[in-house]
Formats: sequence, C-alpha cells, structure tokens
Amino acid sequence: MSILKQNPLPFFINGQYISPIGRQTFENINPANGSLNFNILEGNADDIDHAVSSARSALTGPWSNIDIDKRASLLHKVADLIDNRRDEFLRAEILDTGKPIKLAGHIDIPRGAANFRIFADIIKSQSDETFRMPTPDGGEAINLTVRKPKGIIAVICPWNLPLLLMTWKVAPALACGNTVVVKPSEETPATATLLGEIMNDAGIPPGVYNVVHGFGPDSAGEHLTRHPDVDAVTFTGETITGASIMRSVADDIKDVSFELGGKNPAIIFADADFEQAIEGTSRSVFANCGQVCLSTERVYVERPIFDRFTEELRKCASNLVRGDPFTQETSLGPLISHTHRNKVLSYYRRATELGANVIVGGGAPDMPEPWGKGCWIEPTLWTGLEESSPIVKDEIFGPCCHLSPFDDIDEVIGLANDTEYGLAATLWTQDVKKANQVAARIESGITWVNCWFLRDLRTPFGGTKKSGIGREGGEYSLEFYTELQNICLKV
Ligand code: NAD
Ligand code: 6OD
Repeated sequence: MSILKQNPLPFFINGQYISPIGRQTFENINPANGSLNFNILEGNADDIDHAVSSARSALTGPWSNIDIDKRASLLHKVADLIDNRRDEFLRAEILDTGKPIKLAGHIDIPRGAANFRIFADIIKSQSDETFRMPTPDGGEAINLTVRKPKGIIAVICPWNLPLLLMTWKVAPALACGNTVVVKPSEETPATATLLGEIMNDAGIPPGVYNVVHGFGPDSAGEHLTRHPDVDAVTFTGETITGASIMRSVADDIKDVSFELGGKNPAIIFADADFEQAIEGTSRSVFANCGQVCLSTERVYVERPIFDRFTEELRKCASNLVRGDPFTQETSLGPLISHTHRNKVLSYYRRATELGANVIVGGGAPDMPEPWGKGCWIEPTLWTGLEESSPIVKDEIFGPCCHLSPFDDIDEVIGLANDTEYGLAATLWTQDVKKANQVAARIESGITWVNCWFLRDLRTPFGGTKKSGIGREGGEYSLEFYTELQNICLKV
C-alpha cells in the first residue's frame, strides 16, 4: 500500500513512518475539486524533539562516516529513484496543488530529481584551500581552510512548488554532510512524505532525512525553529513569516537562509520583440496560477505600445484553459486553498473599489462539476491604479497584474524599484546596451532579459530588500550549508 494511503498521514523519523498516539489531525483538500486528500498528523514539541535527536544521532554516527564520493553516489541514487517513480510524485503533487500536469511534469518533478544530481556533483568537485605563511622563527605554517557540515538543518517549505523547493534545500544540505528535519507546508505534505521511501531505498542512513507535519505558529514549524539543537534554518515563504522565524532563532543566534516574497516588475520597451514579450509576460503572470515567487505582478509598458500590449495580454488571459489538472490541455489550475482564494478575491474587490479598469477577470468562475468546490479564480488584469495602491504594492500571489504606461528609462527604473521587495525583474527589449544598463540599475536578485524563469541550477538565487537573506543555488549554497574552519599547522 502506498504510504500516501495511510490515514492519517504519518511523520518520517529515523527512517520509519511513525504515527504517535494522541496527536491532533488536520485535513488537507485537493484544491481542484475540494475533496479530502488527507487527514494529517500534527506534530508537537515531542515529535520535533524526536526528529531532531534522530537527526543528531545520524549526524554524529553513520552519516559522518560516509565519505564524499559515497554521499554523492547516494544522492544520485535518490535522483534516479525519483525519476523511476515520476508518475507517483507527479500524481501526489497534482493532487496536493491542483497544478496542471504540463507544468508539474515539465518543472516540478524533473527539477526535484535534478537538484540531487547537481549538488552531488558540486560537492565532489570541491577542494580545501591552503595558504602558506612564514612564521616569526623563520619556519612555515600551512593554513588549511576546510568546509564542515553545519549540523542539523531545519527546512521549512511553502506550498507553491513543494518538491522542487524542498529538494533545493535538502539536496545541498545532505551533500554537505548535514542532516535535516523538514516541515513541509500544511497544504502540500505528500511529496515530502513519499521522499522518505526513496531515502530508505537509496540507502541513506536513518535519521538523515526526517519529516514532521504541522502548521507554523505554536505548531511543528515554530517548535522546529526554536529547538535548541537545530543549528540553522532555511526557509522559503512569506516575508512576514520570515520575520517571525527570525525572532524565534534570535536567542540561539541560529544562521538563517530566507527566500521570501516578491512584487516583481516586468518592463516592456517599445523595441521589444512583441510576440516574445507577450508570450513571456503571459507565462510570468499566469503560470502556476500566479503562485510563483518570481511571478510578474507589475507590468510597465512603454507608452506607444501600451494599448496593443494590454489587449494582447487580455487575449492570453482569455485563452487560458481551466479544468482537469491531469489533462495536457489545462493551462490554469486553481489557487492552493479557499483561504488563499479569499485573500486574492479581496484584492480583486479592492481594485474595483479603488477605481481600477478591469481589463479581464476580477472574480471567481462558475466551474462545472466535478470542479465546483475547487479554488478556481479568474485571471485578471487591471490598469489605471495609483502606484501607491495596495494592488501595486502588496504581493497578491494570484494570476493577476497591474499594467501602467511609462515614457522614459529613469522613470521606469524608479517605478520598478519602488517596492520593499527585490526578488526578480524581467526586461523585454532588443537593444542589448539598454538591457545591460537598465538591468544593472534594477534592485533584484535576478533580472531576466527577453526570458523568464530560466535558471541554470549552478547560479545564485535569492532576493534583496525584504525578498530574502542569502543566496542558494550551485556552489553558493555551500556558504549556508557548511561552516568554514581554518586549521593553522606550524610545520
Ligand atoms: P508561508 O510563509 O505562509 O508558509 C511557509 C512555511 O512556513 C509553511 O510550511 C508554514 O507552515 C511555515 N510557517 C508559518 N509560520 C511559521 C512560524 N512562525 N514558524 C515556523 N514555520 C512557520 O508561505 P506560503 O504561503 O506557504 O508560500 C507563499 C509565499 O512564499 C509567498 O510569499 C512567496 O513569495 C513565497 N515564496 C518565496 C520563494 C523565494 O524563493 N523567494 C519561493 C516560493 C515561495
Ligand atoms: O527553480 C528555481 O530556480 C527557483 N528558484 C524557483 C523558485 C520559485 C519560487 O516560487
């Protein structure tokens, strides 16, 4: 029987699925049709303690005895096993999120496996640094700078790209010799749970990878970040949650890596390849129903092409196909939950109250059965709002954006940067010199030119301002997942 059929959904601790007696449970629904996916066990402080002590035993025991070559080959095995069970992971991710199979099959699951391969290869290519220096007595000393595992890493994950974003933290953590306790989002527990079986089948020692379910405040998430034996916390989620986690770790001075929210601008210059700019902007606004931290929510279009661009983007929104996430034709899934839909709809209503021109959408569609109880929403475009309006300032995390015209470069750079976030930006122009000059002045962790969501896994990823702390990706992940030690040998 698949572990995902176990009711309630268990934790994975010390290499075993466990269901402690007396825990509360909570429900998780399929956002496409509102049906019950799972009852899930909610972890308490004892469960976190159990997971952390298992992680500590593995860290100081079997995992520390496995050399880098063997570690890397185990991680390759994990990747291969995810590939072998691709359809199971795909189904689990789609039931949890409602995202279209075209997207999950192309991005989420393959990238989840690829994360293990890339970090396995990176760790094998690392070497320690040495610095020779003279000593006062005429001799010599050798400084050996080595990377050591940081210890037990708490991995707190969001629901929008569950496997992809979790493995992007778990893979480098394990590659560097750490052990992890993962707290998946309460909305998307499935793939993290399934990964436990893969870890066992790959031969990863018990306790290296642990999963405890639950919520954030006063639940598994907060117990984990506050646990005194956790060495560092890597978190992807909302900025306000990041602030709260920062307070939780303050007393123990734990290291944090934060990937937080965004309010990402796209700038469309009149000299852009129009078709490409429309296609790319449409994807960046509507992919994953706008629930990507890198989604575009503010579009600035050079005035001569503003009306035409707005009209073509409207057509793209109108052509999106809602429906069964398991069919290839579906291009727009539901939002993750009714709670999130209520939040997005409150922004839709606010936009109208503030006098926005609603170019398309603005509400929730009537869906035919069996989708009637799902969390569906209309893709929505607005124009005409003040830059200071909450629609233009707040991260909405839905399939929507506001479009404004601009007249010159300094003006649009000012508008793009006028946000408390700084995660991503997208420029569309055929003038390479202009692209280069504008990109350098944009305050964001990543700026795409004539593309979107294209990222070599070896590159650094992260945000400026309230979009995050630190960079993860490729060798940059080693900064967070290892502790540098300098050993000075007088020879
Ligand atoms: P969220 O902050 O609500 O929750 C994320 C995780 O944190 C969940 O597992 C939740 O249970 C846990 N959590 C909540 N409060 C906690 C607390 N006090 N202590 C410990 N854990 C706690 O985020 P979400 O709604 O799941 O995800 C959407 C958000 O994530 C958006 O803001 C989006 O921009 C952001 N995001 C950012 C990136 C990035 O790379 N920058 C990537 C994906 C998502
Ligand atoms: O896959 C990636 O490169 C990445 N950083 C994805 C982030 C998605 C945020 O929602």
